[in-house]
Amino acid sequence: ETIRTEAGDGKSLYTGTVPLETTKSGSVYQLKDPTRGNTYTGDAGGQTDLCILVWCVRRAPATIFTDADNHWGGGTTADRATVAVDAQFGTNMTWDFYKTVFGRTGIGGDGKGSFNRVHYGDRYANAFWDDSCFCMTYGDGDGTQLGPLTSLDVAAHEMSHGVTSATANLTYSGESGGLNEATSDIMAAAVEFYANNPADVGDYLVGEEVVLPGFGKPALRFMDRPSKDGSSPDSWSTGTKNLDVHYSSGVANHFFYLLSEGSGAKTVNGVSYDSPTSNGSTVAGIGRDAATKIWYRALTTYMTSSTDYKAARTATLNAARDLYGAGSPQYNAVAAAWSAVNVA
Ligand code: ASN
Ligand code: ZN
Repeated sequence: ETIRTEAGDGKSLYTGTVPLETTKSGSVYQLKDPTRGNTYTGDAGGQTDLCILVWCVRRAPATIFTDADNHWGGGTTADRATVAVDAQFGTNMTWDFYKTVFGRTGIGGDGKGSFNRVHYGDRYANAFWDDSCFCMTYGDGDGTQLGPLTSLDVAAHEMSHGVTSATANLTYSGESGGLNEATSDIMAAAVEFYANNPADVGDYLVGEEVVLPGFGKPALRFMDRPSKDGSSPDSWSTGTKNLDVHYSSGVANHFFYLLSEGSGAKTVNGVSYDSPTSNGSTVAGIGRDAATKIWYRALTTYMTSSTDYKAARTATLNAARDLYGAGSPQYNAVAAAWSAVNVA
């Protein structure tokens, strides 16, 4: 039997109808993309892995989704394939972003595809990347605070953990852990802007699609003013290293917002922001494309497993010097944005 790449489409939960490249095997289509390293999406069937502390037995399956007519999902959770469309689309956009913007092919940079498991566990309200399987896992959410975790920014966030593992390998605790988390939030925002999907426009919010009214806030995290989540700091202090990594990330998320868009009030893609500085300065943004390139070069060239906030300042200054020159507006803006979040 011949295996061919086929152009299909899917009705997603969060991003409308999206194109999908799939595989035809015999008379059936598989949700597997030969143009992006054979990335595929499977059903975990509500099962979970068996984990004791950090050791896990991968017990939940990834039963590949199949379809008769290559039109996938139905736009609501009534169809089990709907969130599979979101997950596959998230992998596609993240793959395309890293390839187009940085020339990086795949999470590991070696052309190898990953795979997704959706419908993991019972009301599981999280998603995670796992280096050991080179795979993504998504829960359906608890239905009160969070819906299915398959939004594009969550997908890009989680897969970017794989990029960090393959590059700087920032240790997932203390300040390096905050930088690891921030890298995922920064790349998640960048992927969302890159995808430019009318149903889910680019923004500096994390998880705005997945939060439900019961969550009480319009997003999981807010890069313009991280303290809007009730837990993250807007600027660095000696206590930053003691925070959960999803909060200590706020310092770098805020740095990235200021570097991209500048301080003060601004509306981007219809979303309003108001970003403060800790030192009373006014920061002029250099645009998110330049900011993203600087962060990626810092991550892949200068950061190491033990990089802390002070070293991240140096790493991004080195990256800006390489890309734009010492004393360039971009270089000076990096210094100003770090100073504005109290990283001197
Ligand atoms: N969703 C969490 C995160 O990516 C799960 C994890 O892997 N820590 O931050
Ligand atoms: Zn994360």
